Amino acid sequence: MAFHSTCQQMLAAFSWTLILFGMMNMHNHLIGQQPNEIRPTNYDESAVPTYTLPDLLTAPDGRRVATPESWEAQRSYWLDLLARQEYGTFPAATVAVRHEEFERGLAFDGKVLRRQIAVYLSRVGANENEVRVDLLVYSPVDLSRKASCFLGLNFRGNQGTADDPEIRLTESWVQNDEGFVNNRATEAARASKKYRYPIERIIERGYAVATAYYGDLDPDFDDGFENGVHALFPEHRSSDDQPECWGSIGAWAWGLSRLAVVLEQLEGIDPEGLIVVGHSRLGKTALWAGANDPRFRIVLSNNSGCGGAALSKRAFGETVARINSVFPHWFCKNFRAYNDREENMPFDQHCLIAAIAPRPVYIASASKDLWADPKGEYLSGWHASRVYELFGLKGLPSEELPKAGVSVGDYVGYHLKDGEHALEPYDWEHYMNFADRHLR
Ligand code: GTR
Repeated sequence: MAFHSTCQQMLAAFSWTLILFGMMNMHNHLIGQQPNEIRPTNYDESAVPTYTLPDLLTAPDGRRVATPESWEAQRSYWLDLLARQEYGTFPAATVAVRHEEFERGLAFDGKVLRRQIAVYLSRVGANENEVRVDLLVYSPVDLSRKASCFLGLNFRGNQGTADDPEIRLTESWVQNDEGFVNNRATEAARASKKYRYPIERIIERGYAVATAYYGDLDPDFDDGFENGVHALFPEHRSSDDQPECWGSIGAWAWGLSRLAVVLEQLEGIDPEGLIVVGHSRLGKTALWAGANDPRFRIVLSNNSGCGGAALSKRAFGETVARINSVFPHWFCKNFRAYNDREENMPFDQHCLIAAIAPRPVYIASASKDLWADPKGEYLSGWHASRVYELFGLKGLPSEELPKAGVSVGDYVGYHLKDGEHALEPYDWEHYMNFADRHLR
């Protein structure tokens, strides 16, 4: 009997250990960490290593970039370096983009026009596969006046972005969560993220807003790049032999540019007023899309963190090693060379911000989002401000991180929200003020 109960106790203790271990793993996964031998996360400002950032205005041959005319070549240099060493290069082959509006109607008590457009991407001449991306566009009802338009990818399918029963449920793979069964959206997945998109307010302020599910372009898991738009370009697949080819962030960013092509053709949308926006991994994506594609007149990144606006060399919060181990499919394979070796990087994220110059860019952080390193996000904007000055434009005002709750800067804008890692109406108000200032 005693032996039996000891066995039971041991079994119970063992199960608890397994459960605890499982919970730790789950927790690590949720906060983006993995229990391996990577350096522990640093949240202590005094432990940030001393680092030197590459000078944005020194050309590869050592010459000084001193005029706006010479910036374009320097910008290409940074873009090329970021592509080959971090996000991966885009495929060279031409893609065909066709679109069909499949639904139109009034939403939000008739105050907003909804259009749903199927965008089909295929390889010109090479194969017949088409990737379908659903673009949801909300705009002012009167299409005779062209509205500037925010474009951003979403995490859970278009049906999650608004309380609007007419939105087509995504049929793409979605990570399981409330409202999703076997990685597919159900009716219960509607409006789950509507707090992220204050649609009525955006329209009230005279803008349009367009969104698509990022998983329509490339499902967010490590599949060896066999699905999504990667499948259209098998010759450009990321591998150890092609360590400079695009990862998922590259695919999402490339997709944003294809969607911009569609938006440019829509009635009631101002092709000169496209604004790219994104939160978190999609904030990284918005920056990469905006840096590459001048069709985006304004670039907005919300809590983009590591691989977004945050300087990697600070190694504060999420690091290159952690992001590459938890999300091995986001970047190109060359980026792994900098795992715990940030000092060897011949670039940093200020190069990404600068590659948007002289177009306006806005960086938003959140005070409780230390994982994304608000100070590092701010500093990349501050350093990139040197490039805006070359054009006689003002960027951020000082090297000091501003206090929470104020928006600072001119062509480089910044705010630190007092709050959590999230895209919220508060952030949108600043984004719209910034867009009012630069587009109107
Ligand atoms: C985290 C990741 C961050 C950020 C975030 C998100 O797990 O570590 O870099 O991208 O995911 O996109 O929600």
